[in-house]
Amino acid sequence: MKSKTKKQTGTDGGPAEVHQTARDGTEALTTSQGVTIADNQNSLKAGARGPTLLEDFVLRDKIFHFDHERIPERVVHARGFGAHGTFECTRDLSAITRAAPFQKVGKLTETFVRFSTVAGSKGSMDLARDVRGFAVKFYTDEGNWDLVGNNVPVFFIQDAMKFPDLVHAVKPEPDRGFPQAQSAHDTFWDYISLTPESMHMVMWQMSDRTIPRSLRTMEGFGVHTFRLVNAAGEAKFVKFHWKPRQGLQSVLWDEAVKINGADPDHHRRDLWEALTTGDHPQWDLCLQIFDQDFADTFDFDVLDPTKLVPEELVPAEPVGVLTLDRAVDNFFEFTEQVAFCTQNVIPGIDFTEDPLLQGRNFSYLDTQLKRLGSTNFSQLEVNRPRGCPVHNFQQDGHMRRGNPRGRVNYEPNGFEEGPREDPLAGYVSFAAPVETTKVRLRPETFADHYSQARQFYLSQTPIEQAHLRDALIFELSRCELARIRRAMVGHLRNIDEELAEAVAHGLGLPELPPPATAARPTRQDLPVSDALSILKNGPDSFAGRVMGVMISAGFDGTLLDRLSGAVSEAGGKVKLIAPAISGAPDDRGKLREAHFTIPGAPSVLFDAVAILLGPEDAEKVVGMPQAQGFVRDAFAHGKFIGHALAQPLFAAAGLAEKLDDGCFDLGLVDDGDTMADFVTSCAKLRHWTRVGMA
Ligand code: HDE
Repeated sequence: MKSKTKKQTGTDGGPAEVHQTARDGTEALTTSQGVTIADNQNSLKAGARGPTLLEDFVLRDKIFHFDHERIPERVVHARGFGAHGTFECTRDLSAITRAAPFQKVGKLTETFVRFSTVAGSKGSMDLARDVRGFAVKFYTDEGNWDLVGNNVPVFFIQDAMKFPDLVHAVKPEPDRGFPQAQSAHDTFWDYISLTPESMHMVMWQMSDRTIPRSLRTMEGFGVHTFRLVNAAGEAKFVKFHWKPRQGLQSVLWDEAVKINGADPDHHRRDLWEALTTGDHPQWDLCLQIFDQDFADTFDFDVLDPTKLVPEELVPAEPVGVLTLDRAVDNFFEFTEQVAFCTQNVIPGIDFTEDPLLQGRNFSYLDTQLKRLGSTNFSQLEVNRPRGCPVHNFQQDGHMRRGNPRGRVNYEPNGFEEGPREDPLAGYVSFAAPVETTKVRLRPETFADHYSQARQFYLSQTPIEQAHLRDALIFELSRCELARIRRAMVGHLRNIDEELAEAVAHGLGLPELPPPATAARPTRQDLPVSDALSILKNGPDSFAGRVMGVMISAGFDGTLLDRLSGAVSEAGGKVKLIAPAISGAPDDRGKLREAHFTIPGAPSVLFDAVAILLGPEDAEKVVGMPQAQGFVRDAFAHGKFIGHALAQPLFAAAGLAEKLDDGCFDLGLVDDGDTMADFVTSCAKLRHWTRVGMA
């Protein structure tokens, strides 16, 4: 076995020498010093049964790297999933901002996006009830701009000073180390019950926003008010919104709980499959732009991150579209090592004095140093600016590459060497006037904690209100301390009396506790805002959705082909579920390969279902508890159901008499009408009347 040497690109981008074994043409395995390894299975020992020798540098090199593989996980937002994308400008904003991505219609900017849950650790499950992070890095021509947002437009607290307490409260309780990735426990609700400013966010958190169907079906928000600054130095306020072209969609809580067991990586897998099959998700970037005059007349302080600006007052205008088009090819190098920093802004984008944003601007840089271990994290592939060069005199430090060359490493210098500042092209902070007295005070204008919480609740459809109420009852039922449950109902009384009564009833409180003390009375006159509801902004097609089709031996193959054709025409996908993973033969004996087995694919994994049974092993399928559970759950979750020869299964599941107009007998007719009706109905995603809450 001879080895030869071949040139190829090294991991640092430069040429590297690698050895190839002559035997099969594959690359030779080497140590990290490039020495070819002869035996990767046995350590060097003094005799076959003797002790391992200290000189075994091959073993040492391998174990050394393995021992140090983990870096500290993020304190919050530990569990995430990233993707590459492109942002295209659809509106020229050059009159309003200098920011490079918005200077010309059609301008493309590379991006990297990381979605995340907040409370759970890296290995937690995707469908936790939790806020989702929606962080976007724009590699612009004038530097990297990070828009580090969430899928909810407001936050729990008004001042960065409170963040560590909030996070401690929601994380696993320190004495027992649980619960993981859940807010349904005493310490979280204890903290919240003592923090009236959280009530607006709590309404969002208890709504279906925090159990999205997919990362592709949720909105993103910059949360804080930022500034846009133009070339003349004039500023306007701005709020950033990402609106999914896939439409908004969430799962039911019962589905979330079951998905977590059946597929804890449901969101990751969903996005991965969309990216790798060319079904690229898109979001419109919409801006609410307003000026100081609006801010002065608005009912709330635009610097208060617990408040939003209703879109009915200031429309969110589309200015560009983000397309996620490429999965990462190494999770660690991209999703784990990406370092978002709120202070990464570019000329044309500036901060406001929002005290939460100001605190974040300190925290993120600090956190990246801890996580990535070096100030040089900005040189990593995922973090380095791609749209423009980087020239400065920064040098050395852990893992530094590409120190500036030459004699001069300072500025100004008389050698006429190296980069210089540029007062015209460079970043100039907006000259915002600043108050002069040092105080530890919350402004009076931040004091109304309940009015927008009420507005949010009243803007939901009755179905969504019911979900929100049930979520509160569930979460508070998991609190062992009755005083916390009572205190929370006291806050709800300041939001909506009927909601408070329903939750009190659900918790079995003998009487309504008094309303919480409020710094400001709740305004009753804020109008309903349709933009706040998911169901009012749902999709009008089945595109990007998945239909789970259960088949068994001898099923109608022509029917399956017609169904698959109709679903794919609607932009959806079909996944086959059979008693065995090898699949099931259709009525012409053709084997249809399955994606899942019946025990491995509960119906919660799909947006709609069909059950096409055949005569051959129908009895076996009908007797399977998982098959019965499949249809029972699909029915209970309001899914549209297509079926053929499935009556015995419905009967076994106790549904024989219950099938309604959300269930379509696809085997009955040949003219295609029922099939068309079924697939058209699926666009509505759920047959809400069945769930009894329409
Ligand atoms: Fe974060 N946040 N945060 N946050 N945040 C982090 O940075 C912090 C806040 C958000 O995918 C950390 O790299 C403070 C609001 C996202 O890598 C940390 C405060 C919003 C991500 C941190 C906030 C966010 C983070 C943890 C209050 C929505 C994940 C690891 C002053 C607008 C980014 C890290 C990613 C991550 C601090 C509040 C969004 C510790 C101190 C409000 C999406 O630096």
